[in-house]
Amino acid sequence: MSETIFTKILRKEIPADLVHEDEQCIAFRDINPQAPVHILIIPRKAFENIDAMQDEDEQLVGHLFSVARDIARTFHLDETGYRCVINNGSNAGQTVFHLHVHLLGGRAMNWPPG
Ligand code: DGP
Repeated sequence: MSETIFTKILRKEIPADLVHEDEQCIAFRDINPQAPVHILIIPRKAFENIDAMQDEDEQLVGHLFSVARDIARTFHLDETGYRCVINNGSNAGQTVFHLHVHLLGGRAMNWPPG
């Protein structure tokens, strides 16, 4: 896959408002927030989306959700609820083709999504 803007954020070539960093992933605030708290959790390993995920990535993808849970607690989102979203492909609205989990919270949300 070709490099994305997230590769540059991982390499710290462009700035991001980091909220978490470990050996497997980083998390930072979305540049265009759709909720009072809108954080992206991305793996250091670059692959496009869930469709490109390999069986060997199961632990890694699970880790992204563990980190989302921990960040949600840090921001007290667990008290009111929050949404974790992975957009997979163009029909889902994916614009950056480096897997990422959106963590959204701080307001009530509708279902189904648009
Ligand atoms: P998606 O549509 O699911 O591919 O989400 C991509 C998100 O990435 C979108 O909500 C905006 C965010 N984004 C794009 N470029 C940047 C950037 O340079 N910095 C940050 N912090 N977020 C970005």
